[in-house]
Amino acid sequence: MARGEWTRESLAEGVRAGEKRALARAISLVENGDALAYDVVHDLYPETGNAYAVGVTGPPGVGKSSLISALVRHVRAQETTVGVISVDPSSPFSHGALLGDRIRLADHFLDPGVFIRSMGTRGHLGGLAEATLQALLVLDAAGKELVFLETVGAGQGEVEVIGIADTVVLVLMPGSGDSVQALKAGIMEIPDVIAINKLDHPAAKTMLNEVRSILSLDRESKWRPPIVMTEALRGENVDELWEKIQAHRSYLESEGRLEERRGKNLAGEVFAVASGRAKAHLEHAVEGDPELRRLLDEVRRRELDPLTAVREILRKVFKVGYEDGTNTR
Ligand SMILES: Nc1nc2c(ncn2[C@@H]2O[C@H](COP(=O)(O)OP(=O)(O)O)[C@@H](O)[C@H]2O)c(=O)[nH]1
Ligand SMILES: [Mg+2]
Repeated sequence: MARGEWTRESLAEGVRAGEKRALARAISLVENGDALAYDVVHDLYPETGNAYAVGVTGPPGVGKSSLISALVRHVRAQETTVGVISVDPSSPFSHGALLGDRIRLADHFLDPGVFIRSMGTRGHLGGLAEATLQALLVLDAAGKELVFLETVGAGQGEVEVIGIADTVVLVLMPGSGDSVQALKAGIMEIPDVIAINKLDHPAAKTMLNEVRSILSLDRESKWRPPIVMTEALRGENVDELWEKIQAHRSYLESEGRLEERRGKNLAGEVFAVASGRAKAHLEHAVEGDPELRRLLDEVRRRELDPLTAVREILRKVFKVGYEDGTNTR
């Protein structure tokens, strides 16, 4: 079917059937913030909730894509159907990439049980969170049992994208000192599973001990994040990493924790996307309104204090008022 020939119905039908062309199209539309994607996800949403989402995050170059590829190989041996969404501009999954000895990503592209897609986030009012969430829902509706979400996160902020994952895997390698510091300082949330990749590196053991000692400080949580040393290219300990992910899943599935976490995650996503859109709207409004821009100038000249400017802007853009005195901040 040619580019423009998809309708809301045919695209939803194609996604349901797990057709690769329909999935590719739907995710491109998601990426572009297209209204058709919005409609299709709207229609498919009641059928979602079956895919298990594994977020894979970590600094650039640690081996996230390579590990995902190795994990895909591992779960495909058990015939689990898989989707991969990679929001990693530094090392996009592509047909030509990652042709290592053991990991032939190209094979995954030919496998009908696997759908892999690198994604950018042009034209997204709600930013990365929105695009990732919508793409996950598309793959979920397509019947993928397992979806990997790869995002770059060196310690702060960026990890928000992973907020929709059921299990979060943090990938580190010797030299990921910033992330270790971020963990230590509590800036980065403790993940569910940690992989220390490139285990051959002479400093791998040191990193393992460092991470271990940070995790030992947390005596509150019931779940103790396991640490696995891996070698993604040779596939070393990838089965063990998969076991730990499964163990976390079992932990969540007992005592209704998965449902609780998903509820929280979805609420968090709705707020994240709404905030992203509100911010974009605000920036746009201020840009296009000389009167609002003048407020900023007045703040700069110290003629108007910042909070009064905030109130004026919110009143004008969002019609949020403070007259009743309840919203004094
Ligand atoms: N020696 C070694 N190299 C690896 C390993 N895993 C990945 N790499 C290499 O590290 C580079 C970055 O890998 P990639 O998966 O793209 O990292 P990402 O940016 O975290 O997705 C590539 O050149 C990989 O071939 C590993 O376990 N050992
Ligand atoms: Mg990558």
